[in-house]
Amino acid sequence: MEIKKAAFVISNTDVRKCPTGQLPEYAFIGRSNVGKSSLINMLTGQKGLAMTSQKPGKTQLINHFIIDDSWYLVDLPGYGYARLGASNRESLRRIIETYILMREQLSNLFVLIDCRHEPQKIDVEFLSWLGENGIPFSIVFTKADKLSYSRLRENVEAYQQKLLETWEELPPIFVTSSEKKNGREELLDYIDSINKSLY
Ligand SMILES: Nc1nc2c(ncn2[C@@H]2O[C@H](COP(=O)(O)OP(=O)(O)O)[C@@H](O)[C@H]2O)c(=O)[nH]1
Ligand SMILES: [Mg+2]
Repeated sequence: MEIKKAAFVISNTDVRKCPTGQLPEYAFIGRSNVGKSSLINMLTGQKGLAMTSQKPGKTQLINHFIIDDSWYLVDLPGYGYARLGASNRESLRRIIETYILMREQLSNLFVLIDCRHEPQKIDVEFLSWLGENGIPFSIVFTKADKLSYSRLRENVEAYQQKLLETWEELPPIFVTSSEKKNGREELLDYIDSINKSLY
């Protein structure tokens, strides 16, 4: 699948204000700086797209982008910002959780993980929370261009082993580089297959 058209729609903190209608959506989440905006720009082929929602004055929370008039990409904030105060972090957590639990149009959540790091507690716990709540998700390793092929394979393998300590089955796993456009076709084809299964 190729994306022909992509446009920013709305940015908000309130699930009830997200676009109405039945179009399926695919949300991206992960720690700050993991590469969410870059991945959305890479997938759509529009460099400044995910930045649009980050203009001062606009909230940076739940950002909807309409794709080819038929589905949405959604940029979510990161979880576990260390630098936010406890009450800000708590309200951010509530917004993310409410979106994930309440948004019926959410067809799949992509959880982004920097391929350079060892499994982090916060990510592993977040994945468990998704499992407990029956949320369909996939894992997307980002910044693959920052590692040699052998280190990359080692890290992805180690991550899978870690997950298999608690999961019986692994979710779909993608390895991407927004810099080199790796994983683009795989991700878009995956989204396309879900879209088609929904008709
Ligand atoms: N080398 C490399 N850098 C990346 C990649 N993806 C993101 N980055 C860089 O990582 C930083 C954070 O990316 P951004 O998309 O803003 O992360 P976000 O906070 O999750 O939205 C930026 O400096 C990006 O240029 C990638 O695939 N390869
Ligand atoms: Mg971003």
